[in-house]
Order: sequence, then structure tokens, then C-alpha cells
Amino acid sequence: RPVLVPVLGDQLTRNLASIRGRTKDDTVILMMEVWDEATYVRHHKQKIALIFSAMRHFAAVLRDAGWLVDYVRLDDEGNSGSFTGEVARAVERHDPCAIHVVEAGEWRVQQAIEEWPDKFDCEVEILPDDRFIASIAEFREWAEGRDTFRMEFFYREMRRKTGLLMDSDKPEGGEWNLDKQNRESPDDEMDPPERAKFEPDEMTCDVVSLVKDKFGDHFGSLETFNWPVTREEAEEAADRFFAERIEKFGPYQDAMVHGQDDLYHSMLSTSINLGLLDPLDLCQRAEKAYRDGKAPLNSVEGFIRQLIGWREYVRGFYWYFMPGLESDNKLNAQRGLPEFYWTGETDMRCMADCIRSTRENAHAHHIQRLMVLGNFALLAGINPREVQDWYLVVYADAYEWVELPNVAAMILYADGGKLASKPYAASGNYINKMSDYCRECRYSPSKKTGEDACPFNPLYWHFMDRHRELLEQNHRIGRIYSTWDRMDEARRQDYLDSAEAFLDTLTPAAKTWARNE
Ligand code: FAD
Ligand code: DLZ
Ligand code: SF4
Repeated sequence: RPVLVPVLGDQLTRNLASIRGRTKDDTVILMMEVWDEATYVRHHKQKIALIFSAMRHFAAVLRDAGWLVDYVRLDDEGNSGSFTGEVARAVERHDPCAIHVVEAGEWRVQQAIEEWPDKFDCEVEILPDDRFIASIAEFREWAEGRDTFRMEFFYREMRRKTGLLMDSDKPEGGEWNLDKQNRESPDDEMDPPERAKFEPDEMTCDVVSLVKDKFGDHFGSLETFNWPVTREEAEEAADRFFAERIEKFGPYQDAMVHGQDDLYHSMLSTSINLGLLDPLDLCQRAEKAYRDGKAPLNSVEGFIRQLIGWREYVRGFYWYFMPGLESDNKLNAQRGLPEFYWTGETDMRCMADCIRSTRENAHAHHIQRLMVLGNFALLAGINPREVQDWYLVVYADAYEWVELPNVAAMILYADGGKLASKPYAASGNYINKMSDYCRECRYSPSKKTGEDACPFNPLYWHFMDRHRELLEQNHRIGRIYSTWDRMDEARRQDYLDSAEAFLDTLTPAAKTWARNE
């Protein structure tokens, strides 16, 4: 009797704990395209196409290497539509002596897996996902007993654990975090080379047709699909990043330019999250670029911090605070998500460009997600559930374990400050400094109130005013209230009225954009 090894759509590596060490003659690998996963939110069309195509390519690689892969396609007859239903059918087919599965990335799926031992008449072993540097238990140990959970301290632990950028027990260059050097505004020096793009092959074209047929009314375009779908392609994308863009990754990390969607970012998150690339290996390659004199320390430290700092930290944070994180709403934000998040039809040039990139590429870079799209949702008081759904739908790299902490805790402060020491609230001034968006915007970032004022300006003060009780006590933001109090009453009222007038123009989106009824 074989061992059945279910491999989920974001576990696409031969180094997976459940595959590694197994022999081919007593193993059946099960991969499942299931309706439940494809529709629990109405994912961007490119996201579904990417996951199905990467799954099919991975299955082909395993088969070529001699593994027995039982692959269930979405439109196969009898497909039950769920992971548990498909494992049940596979148990019937193969009569396994055991099921070995790596823990799921997401709470929802893990809950289902934890029921398998009671459901199936064989041993079920759930293995830790050791593609992460810190295990869930390790994060828990670090977090227990703390009331604030700053990424910075966790990151230092990860630097020590991995030995990345260490000079014996000290950080390379003397400082742990060089973020201060990574805030250049866009300028004429910028000339980012194009990232590696991949023409869909026959297998991807088949999947694209399937997605058009079954999910044609989901958000986003498919025509622009060019993601890496195999390990080889993902490695090529990484090679190009290390050869051509890492040097300037750091300085321009927070810059935004209209119509330029990648800049110096790696664009590797989809491949890393699927399992096509190993994050530790990428960090070691980044460090090598620094040691070989090919990239400056601020770029390399910045890249490594995103991966062994932020990425590991949000994953630990997710599992530490689930369930519960998904329903936190400390700021009691109740407004519906505006329709323009789906259509891009807004005069706010920054928002329109970030939404265009999101629609065309199923991607927007970090500062667009944080300081444009996220900042707006925070200031306008959009309810966290709708914002969470939006981010989960629209990005090809979105899985709840990484999306939810970034949305609920980082941008919306819905957790009341467990993750961030203060809300990331900013007026139009920040976007004007870090981008070229404002130059041709119908609004003016220097106008504070009135119809032509950048909406971020009055919204900023409206936000500060309505959350005064909570935020005034925060030593990192509390001082802002002395500026507010120094304004005369009429000026303050002007800000509040302008914000209200703008908020009144927002049309809430139909909920059916994100979830099937
Ligand atoms: P780069 O800028 O090249 O960064 C390198 C890598 O660092 C990324 O590939 C990613 O793996 C990692 N990374 C960077 N920042 C973060 C972060 N804050 N959290 C976790 N990993 C990080 N990333 C996702 O992978 N999936 C998501 O669903 C997701 N949702 C986000 C939602 C919001 C509101 C915000 C502010 C950020 C979100 N991020 C998410 C993080 C980040 O925006 C993306 O990882 C990044 O834009 C991907 O592009 P890149 O590969 O070019 O990243
Ligand atoms: C996101 C996604 C989609 C759209 N479809 C599938 C699928 O049909 N089969 C599958 O194995 N995985 C899919 N995924 C990714 C899963 O949602 C992901 O593996 C879990 O979220 C991990 O907990
Ligand atoms: Fe965005 Fe305001 Fe600048 Fe327009 S003026 S692009 S709305 S920040």
C-alpha cells in the first residue's frame, strides 16, 4: 500500500518535507484543482491561471522524474470541488497506508486538513512547512509574553539564525537596518531594465482557456499573462534581477513612476510563494552580490530584510493571531470599499495608476500597496473585511497568511497596533515626494482644502481628528495634534468639510466583485 502525498497549489517544490526522502515506488502524489479554492474569493484571472499552470508544470516535472502523480483537473468528471473530497476519492482509488501532507499556508485549509485523521482510515501525518526559516512554534516562542511585536527585533534573530550579512556576532557594516538610505525619490538616474517575461506555452494556453471559460467574469486581464510558471523560468527571472536590478533595488524601493510597474523590484513574490524559488537561497545570492562588489549593502540588506524579516514575520504573526485577525476592527471602520478599486475610474491619478497595474499585472509594488491604495483605505475608513477581500482577490501573490497581516495590521491598524507602532497615515505630500503622479493629476497636492485639493490632505486630518482619543496617546504620532490644535477653528472645519464632501462622492462597490453570492 502506498503513501498518499497531497501537494497543495502553493507547495510546488521537490524539496517539500512530504516528498523529500520518499521513494518513488511506494508514493502517490496527489494534486487537485478544486472549485472551492478557485472560488472562495473571486481571484484575479491571472492568479488562477498562474496557480493552475504552475501546478500542471510541476506535475509534469515530477512525472518525468518517475514519480506517480494523480492529478485531478478542475473539469474532470466526479471532481468533488474540495481538498477533503478529493483526498477521500484518492483514498478510494489507492487504498494508502498513510497520508503525508505539509501543513497548509492558510488557516481555512489547515482546519480542513486537521479533520483528516478522523475522516480517513489510515495514519495522517501533518508535517511542518520547513520552506520558512522560522517555524510557527519558533515565532510563538519569540512572541509569547510580549505586548508589542516589532519586526525589527525578530529580523535580528533571523539574521543571527541564518548568518546572513553577519560579521561574527555583529551586523555587516555596523547597522542592522539601512532603510534610511532607501528612500530616494524618482529621478533622471532611473532607467530600470525590463524584467524577464515569459510567453505562455501550450500548457499555460490551455489553462488560460479554462480560466476564460470558467472565470471570465472575474477581475483583471489575462492577455498580459507573463509570469514564470516553472522553477527554470523563476530561476531565470531571479538571475535577471541579480544581474540587472538589485544594485538599485534599495535606493528606489519606495519610488513610484506613472506607467512603470516594476522599477527595480524583483517581481519574484509569485514564484517564492508558489514554492518555485527558495527564499533562503535568494538571500544567499543577494549576499554574494554584495560580497562580490556587485551590489551595495543598502540594496542587499533591504532585499534580505523583506524576505527573512517581513515575510517570515508576517507569517508567524498570522498564525499567532489566527483566528481573530480577520475580524479585528480596532478603528471601527465601516465604509464600503469604493467602486473605483475595481474599475480604476477615479480622478486620483495615483490610485488610478496603481489600480491599472493591479488589473493588468495582478501586481503592484509594495509602496503602491501600502502608501497609495492602503493609505487611502485607512484614511477613508474602509471596513477591513472588504479591503482584505480586495487584496486577496487582486494580487497573483496573495495568500491569506501574507495578505492578512499586511492589510489588517500594516495598512489598516485594525489590530490596534500589535504589528505597527503607528498607523501608516500620510497626506498627499508623501506621494508627491515619492512619485511623479501628482504632476498631471487633476488635484493639487499643495492645496489643502476645497474641490481641487488632493483628497489625501483633508482625509488625513479627518482621520486624525476622528481617532484622536486613541492616537493622541501614541508617542510616535501624538505630537501631530499640537499642529491640529494650532490651526484656527475655521481652518479645521474647512478640512473636515472638504473631507466629508469628498467622502460623499464615493460610490460603494457591489460585494459580488469579491465573493460569489
Ligand atoms: P520586492 O520588492 O522585490 O521584495 C522582495 C520580496 O520580499 C518579495 O518578493 C516578498 O516575498 C518579500 N516581501 C516584501 N515585503 C513584504 C511584506 N510586507 N510581507 C511579506 N513579504 C514581503 N506580498 C505577498 O507576497 N502576497 C501578498 O498577498 C501581499 N499583500 C500585501 C498587501 C499589502 C497591503 C502590502 C502593503 C504588502 C503586501 N505584500 C504581499 C508585500 C509586498 O507588497 C509584495 O511581496 C511585493 O510587492 C512583491 O513584489 P516583489 O516580488 O517585486 O517584491
Ligand atoms: C489559490 C488557489 C487556487 C485558486 N486554486 C487552487 C487549486 O485548485 N488547488 C490547489 O491545490 N490550490 C489552489 N490554490 C492555492 C491554495 O488556496 C493554497 O494551497 C492554500 O491556500 C494553502 O493553504
Ligand atoms: Fe494622488 Fe493627490 Fe497626487 Fe493626485 S494630487 S496623484 S490624488 S497624491
